[in-house]
Amino acid sequence: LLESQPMRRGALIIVEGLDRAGKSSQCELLRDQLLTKGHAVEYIRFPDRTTPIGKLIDSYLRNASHQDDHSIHLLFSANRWELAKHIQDTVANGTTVIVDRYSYSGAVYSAAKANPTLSLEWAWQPEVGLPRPDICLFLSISPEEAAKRGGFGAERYENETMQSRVRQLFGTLLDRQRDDVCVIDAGRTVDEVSEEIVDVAVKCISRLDAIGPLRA
Ligand code: DGP
Ligand code: NA
Ligand code: NA
Repeated sequence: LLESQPMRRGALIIVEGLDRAGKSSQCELLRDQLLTKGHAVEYIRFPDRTTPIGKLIDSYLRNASHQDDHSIHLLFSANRWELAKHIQDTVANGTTVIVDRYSYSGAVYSAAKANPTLSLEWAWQPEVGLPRPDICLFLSISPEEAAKRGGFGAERYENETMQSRVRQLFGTLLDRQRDDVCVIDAGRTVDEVSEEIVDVAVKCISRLDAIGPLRA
């Protein structure tokens, strides 16, 4: 009888947003809350700067090296593909995977560059076939709120021009991928935002659990 019970898979939960939207803190809070509730959880962030490809990306983001726009785009995508099987296996083994940034950032940050041969459509293609998230939580903050949260860091992309193009393109892309997306108002307090995120995540996980096989 035990053998006939299938392993419940975990959920694949993506957290997206502009720089300073609070993604990393919210991912950590979500991980801790889900662990407290007894879920198995793993937290991954992209870019994963620890792999050989990730080290090239890290150097590029710190402005320590130059890359052609298309080339760096494909490296960011390759950085997700090198973890794709791990994500797939982890979810299949019953662990929920929380991912800080994914294909949405991938397509949007590259397409935001003023490069005529790098459209959103072109940028999305290398992402096709990666594990599809059960939900993408998009942390939305207004430009005013972002400004209140202080200055940008020194990394590439952390400037007004880039961020406003990124904001616009996130709108376009998230509209296209609407079925997978849940927009979260991240302009509220950390606790308020966290409460909503945990609520949405728990519902997402319980929906997965509810879908079981027909029984004899
Ligand atoms: P973070 O470590 O989350 O602050 O991300 C570093 C920066 O890299 C951030 O400005 C967003 C950007 N980024 C993240 N993923 C991608 C990607 O796949 N492609 C491009 N072009 N940029 C990305
Ligand atoms: Na950043
Ligand atoms: Na472009």
